[in-house]
Amino acid sequence: MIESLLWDVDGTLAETERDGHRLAFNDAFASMGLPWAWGVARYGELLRVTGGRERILADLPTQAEAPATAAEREALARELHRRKNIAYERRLAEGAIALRPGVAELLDEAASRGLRLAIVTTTSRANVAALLRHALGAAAKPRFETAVCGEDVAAKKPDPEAYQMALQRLALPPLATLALEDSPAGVAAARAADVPVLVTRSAYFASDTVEGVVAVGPGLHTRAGWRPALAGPGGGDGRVTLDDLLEWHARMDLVSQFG
Ligand code: XBP
Ligand code: MG
Repeated sequence: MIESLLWDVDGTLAETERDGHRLAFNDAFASMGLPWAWGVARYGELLRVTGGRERILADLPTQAEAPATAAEREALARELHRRKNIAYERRLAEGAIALRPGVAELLDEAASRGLRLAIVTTTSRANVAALLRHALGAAAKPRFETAVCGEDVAAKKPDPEAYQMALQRLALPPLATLALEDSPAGVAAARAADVPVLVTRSAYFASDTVEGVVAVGPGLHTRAGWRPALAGPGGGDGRVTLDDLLEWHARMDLVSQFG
């Protein structure tokens, strides 16, 4: 039986990478007079690197204007990341980033039925707080009991540390939880911590292969297109409901592989 839902943030709660982070990185480059701009395709490649500062560092060798020494590059990445996070919050405050459809409803339903809610992300804590403040709005009623963030761990996803820390804080065994993720790195992190995981596909990971998940589908707003398939209206405005999650979780041994 599931006692707690463990929510990834970027791509799962909201399309933050598409609507926020990429554009905010470009804002940061421009604010420092750098002629760099990450397009959608390049950003998709760079998302294999988790962590915004780490992502900048990974791209610097491709940029002619990058400083020569490791120390200078580290300092530049830090400053660009600081500016990126300010630009990200500005975009949130302007209302540019909404929760993905079906998320608020499932959070409300889970909270009203007594499930414990946690965040497990390797994004910066300030970015998580800003998203909850600006995008959750009225749906903020179901408070998250704990939030494991990037600063809390030594190793970011796909390392399991963030999930292991969440289990420790909640004092729950992995099988009493279900993770909601969108990315291969997130799935790998959950699986390495033995946490059952479902995938709600996001813009940047729309067609990646996923394996060993309890379910995979196009979003929590629809019952169409999920594997295992969802039958019937489900009693929740055509969306994925908590009962669907409980059913998948109960059946997970039967559906452990997806190509
Ligand atoms: C997403 C990430 C983050 C964000 C940017 O992790 O890898 O680095 O892209 O946020 P998750 P920061 O899906 O686990 O939330 O700049 O704060 O790193
Ligand atoms: Mg994610």
